[in-house]
Amino acid sequence: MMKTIKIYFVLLAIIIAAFSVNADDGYGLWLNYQKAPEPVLKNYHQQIKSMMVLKNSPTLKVAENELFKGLVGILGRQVSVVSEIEEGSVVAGNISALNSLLNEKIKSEIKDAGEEGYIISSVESEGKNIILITANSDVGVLYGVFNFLQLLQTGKDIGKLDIISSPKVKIRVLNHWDNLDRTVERGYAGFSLWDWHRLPGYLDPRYTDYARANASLGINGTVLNNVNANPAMLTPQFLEKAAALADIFRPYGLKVYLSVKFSSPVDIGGLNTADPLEIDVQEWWKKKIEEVYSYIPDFGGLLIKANSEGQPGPQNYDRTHAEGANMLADALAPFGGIVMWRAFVYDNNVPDDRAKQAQNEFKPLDVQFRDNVLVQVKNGPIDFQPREPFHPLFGAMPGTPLMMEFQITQEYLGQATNLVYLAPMYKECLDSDTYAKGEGSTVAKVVDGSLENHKLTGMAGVANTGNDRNWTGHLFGQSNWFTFGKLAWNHELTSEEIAEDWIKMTFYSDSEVVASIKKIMLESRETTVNYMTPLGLHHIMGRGHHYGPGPWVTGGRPDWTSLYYHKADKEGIGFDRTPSGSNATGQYFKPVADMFANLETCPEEYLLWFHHLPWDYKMKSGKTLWEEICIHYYDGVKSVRNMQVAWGALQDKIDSEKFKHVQMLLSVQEKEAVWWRNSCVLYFQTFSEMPIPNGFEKPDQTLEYYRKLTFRFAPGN
Ligand code: BDP
Repeated sequence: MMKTIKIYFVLLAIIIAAFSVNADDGYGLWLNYQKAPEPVLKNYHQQIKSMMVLKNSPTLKVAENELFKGLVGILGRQVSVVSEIEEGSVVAGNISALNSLLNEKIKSEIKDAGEEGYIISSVESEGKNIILITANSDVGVLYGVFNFLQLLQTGKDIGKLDIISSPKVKIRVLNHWDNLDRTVERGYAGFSLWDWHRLPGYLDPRYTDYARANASLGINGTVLNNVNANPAMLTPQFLEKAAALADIFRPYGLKVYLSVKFSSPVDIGGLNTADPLEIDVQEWWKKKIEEVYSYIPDFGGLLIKANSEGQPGPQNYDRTHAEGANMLADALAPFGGIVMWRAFVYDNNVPDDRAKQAQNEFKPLDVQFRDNVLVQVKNGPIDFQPREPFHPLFGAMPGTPLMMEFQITQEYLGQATNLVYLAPMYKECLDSDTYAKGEGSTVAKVVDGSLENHKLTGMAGVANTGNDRNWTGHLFGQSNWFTFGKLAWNHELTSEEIAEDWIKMTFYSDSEVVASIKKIMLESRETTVNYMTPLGLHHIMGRGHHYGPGPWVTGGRPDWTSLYYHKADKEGIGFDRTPSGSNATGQYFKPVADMFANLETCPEEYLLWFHHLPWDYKMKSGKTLWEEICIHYYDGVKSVRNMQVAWGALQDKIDSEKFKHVQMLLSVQEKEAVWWRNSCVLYFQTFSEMPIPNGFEKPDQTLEYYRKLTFRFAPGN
């Protein structure tokens, strides 16, 4: 049999060079493809002899390069690229290209893989054992290739592969809160990745690396600009720049979306109104969208923040959110575009309880939205706090597809100095039972459409990327980008599984190291809740920049103060959201509403979210509420110190650059945890008038000292 064997010596040399320079500054993310350790390496050498990608598209070309790069790195040797299968070939291609190699089982199973899913299967063909990676679409093949490489990176047995995987939600997007001047709202990893000034002429190679990283996770869309949108985004000058990015992202299956300002027809269109029921306004949007598609033929659609935090919206014209969204949806529909309309609303009139506002405004609009509209809902009803109960809108709008909005950037979770692995937080929300249709109506089922049979589904993550060399500021921020992508594809994965894969792909270490890092990660979120906002406390951070504690923040708009949320006074602490208070509990379905409203059944982690209680209230532990608050704050600090010790023990076991980076940040985190603890305990003590329990170290600074700290140039503000 004739074989054409091309060995890519040049490429190999480049890859080897790339690995030896800056290998571990974090730039390579989870995609460095280091050589597999023994004994798996030996097996892989036996099982993988060559590769073949049937390519006739830019996407498959990307898949081929990736597979080659991955195999060379992981196997630590040259890899033959063949044009006919041989024993030990890894063969990738879409189903039409590979038709002759597919057995009946694959032919029937592939139907279930959908547009973007894939199959990875060990098969025998023409008497040869090969590994097939196939999909209905080219991007499915690319996802399959990345997944196959992940199996190798994480040391999995590839002897008898029989994998079929498809995404549980359709729109899996990052939301960049990036401004056109390159600052990033709530961004802590440097400036925006998008160098707007030099686009479209200069195409930073990093754009390709960004697309590749997202494709490796199955993320299929990116909203380039801030939800607090600058109308200039829709001018030809910026559309041309966005189009240049879209061209780079396209082979990776990554669609471009844009955030728009509702008043754009006035701001850049010269109209004197943005009223969605005005014909001129509708026409303006139709033309504008047509223009957008002339730049970006596969444009994904629009993300809108309207009538929230001062942003304009349909309510400025006495129209509803649905009327606003539908106008845009009508303009996008002919091109297959969608609208992601945010439910994060609170207007200039301070409501009785901000936690209730989204449901009050949106629930009555159920079934009024066009088919190509998703309502995008934050995981909790306030605002990305370290812990919130799930948003009561989930399950409450059965006629409307609701999209999840998670925050990956750690606005309220220590920004880029704290190690906080967010999977447990995302999972806590996704696994919550709304009881919308009885037991088992989880938030995940609302979001993936299975509860109400919605086909248009989505999950958005507010990105934590910037132009820092390691992309996310804190190396462990990468794990949260990774987690978001993995959960958007499959929300059934556990926090533990995701952590384990990420660690193996990032640190290439033995099982002891993996176990130790995993423990740090899995405990980190609860640790952070403890030293920031235990027992249901929320929104007590510094004003404006949100950096550090600010339980004393008062003055100005009430629902921008901390006092509004903790309501501490001599009598007690907490926000009464039961029927005797704001009755936010009444927005949940029956058993959940009662569970939260009833002190006996309300989980203690949400206690002060839903209840105002006296300082000497008896907790389940038998201790008073005051004592428990102190215990949680002190536990939080203790756990950070434990993390430091656990990390310190890894010194000789992981790359020194990564080790030092994290070690320094952990010491910053320890100081910040102490700062949070002392500030909150001293502040709340002025009301409780009770002592810090015996045996706890006394704060080494006064409350006055903490109150006076100012941070003029905190990032992300
Ligand atoms: C809050 C942020 C603010 C955002 C807003 C939003 O502090 O910067 O603009 O959310 O989601 O968390 O629109």
